[in-house]
Amino acid sequence: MGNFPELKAAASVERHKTERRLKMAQSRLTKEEKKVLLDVLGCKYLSLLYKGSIHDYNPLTFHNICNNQGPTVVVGYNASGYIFGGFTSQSYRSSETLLYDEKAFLFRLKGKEKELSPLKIPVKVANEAVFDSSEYGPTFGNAVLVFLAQNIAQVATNVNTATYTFHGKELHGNDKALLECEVYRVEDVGRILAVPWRETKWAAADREEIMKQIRAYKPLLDTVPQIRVLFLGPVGAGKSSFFNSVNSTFRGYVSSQAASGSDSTSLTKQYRTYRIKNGRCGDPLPIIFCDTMGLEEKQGAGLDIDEVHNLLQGHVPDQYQFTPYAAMNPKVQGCIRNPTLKDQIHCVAFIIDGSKVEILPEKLEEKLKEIRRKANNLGVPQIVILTKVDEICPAVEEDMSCVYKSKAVQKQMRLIEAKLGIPLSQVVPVKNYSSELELKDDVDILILMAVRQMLRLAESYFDNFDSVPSDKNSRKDYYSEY
Ligand SMILES: Nc1nc2c(ncn2[C@@H]2O[C@H](COP(=O)(O)OP(=O)(O)OP(=O)(O)O)[C@@H](O)[C@H]2O)c(=O)[nH]1
Ligand SMILES: [Mg+2]
Repeated sequence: MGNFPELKAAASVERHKTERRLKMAQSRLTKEEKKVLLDVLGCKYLSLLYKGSIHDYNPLTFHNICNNQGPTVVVGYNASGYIFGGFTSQSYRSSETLLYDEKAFLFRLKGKEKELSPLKIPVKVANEAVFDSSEYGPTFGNAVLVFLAQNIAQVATNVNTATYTFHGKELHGNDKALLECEVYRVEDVGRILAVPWRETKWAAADREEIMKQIRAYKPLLDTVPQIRVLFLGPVGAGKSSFFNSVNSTFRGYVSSQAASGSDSTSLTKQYRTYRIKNGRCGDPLPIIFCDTMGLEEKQGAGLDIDEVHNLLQGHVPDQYQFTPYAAMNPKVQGCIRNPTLKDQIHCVAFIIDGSKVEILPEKLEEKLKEIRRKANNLGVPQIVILTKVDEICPAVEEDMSCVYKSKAVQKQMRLIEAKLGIPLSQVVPVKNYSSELELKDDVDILILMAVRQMLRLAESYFDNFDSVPSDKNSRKDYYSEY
């Protein structure tokens, strides 16, 4: 790229965009502040739509992003330590009118002094609750509280009205300049269904039973002693953490063999094929996990889509150093030129961050679909492991056994089903071990159910090979030419 400044500039713009998107996904609210806000709102689920520091403090941009989103909450942060804002149950539509909303309210989450408790200021004149105009940012009352006033990071307040009764000092300490302004969609999906939509047993004995089933599993073909599952998914989705979690569950304590963490590009740079032992010194389990570099939205970054073919066919050796945007050269040392069925991939696991399904970039979605087409052509079954379910729903974060009662989790599972065209029966939610020091039965059970589902899918794949087990059982492949 050295001699092509235009390419360099384009790459830098793309990098900048990705960084912006990554930043976009991060709320400025701390976990505790979010909990308080959820309480003030009546325990709803929040989905970040707009962030002034990323999208610019511009009313038009705000309306482009936030119109027709249903109930929203705007949150402003100032240098005096105040976090404050307003909620409306109405959709913004740039209708240039005052909106009726008896549920609207202003609030202060936090003030300068730590002891300042949350404050809720309900609307008093419901037919003047919100002014919905393309020329203004989020505006409560007839300009009672205006965000993005004069197209900059500030609010304007007019306290001399009956619509909302408050003093500027108590709401924002009379500090009108904003450090940040965020708008969240408020979803009524934080609630929990009375009956789970997928039957699951959560007792320690059930955990033991699934572990027993996995240990006892024997692939149908003698030539294939272990099922190979390939992990593919966006950067930071939890691919390496999923391996660590399964490994931990079988070891009996939380371990982290595969490096995991957060960065703007993939932390995993090497292809790793991990075997799992039953206990610290036990026999290997009948499954091998193949961990890859993360996929990135832009062309020419992250795992190359052509590399997927090499991976599926079993050409890529363990510890192969991935080159972003380039597939393995068949002449590379260690390349497995004539892989047999045991070397090939028997199941693809798409590892997807459950808390980011809604903001999955279109180009990344396209890449995932292309990989699905490649896997389908080879008849390789696929599963979606939806990670970070603890970040989707506060109720699930507290109690993992609520996962199939959580409407928020169900919604994200349906969304990924629709986006990737994978049947819901092949979408399983998990929470990886990320901050815990000790194992938990309910976390283990979800992880084990995901592994068992992979084995079942791979089994269905072997049904295609109805001939006598033989080393000739391998897929047609262009590499054998080499
Ligand atoms: N809360 C929560 N955090 C998770 C979960 N899974 C992974 N993480 C965190 O997400 C971050 C990324 O996880 P990794 O396992 O490194 O993700 P990866 O897909 O291997 O990422 P790359 O190798 O960089 O492509 C880490 O900080 C993990 O601790 C989960 O289920 N819940
Ligand atoms: Mg990784």
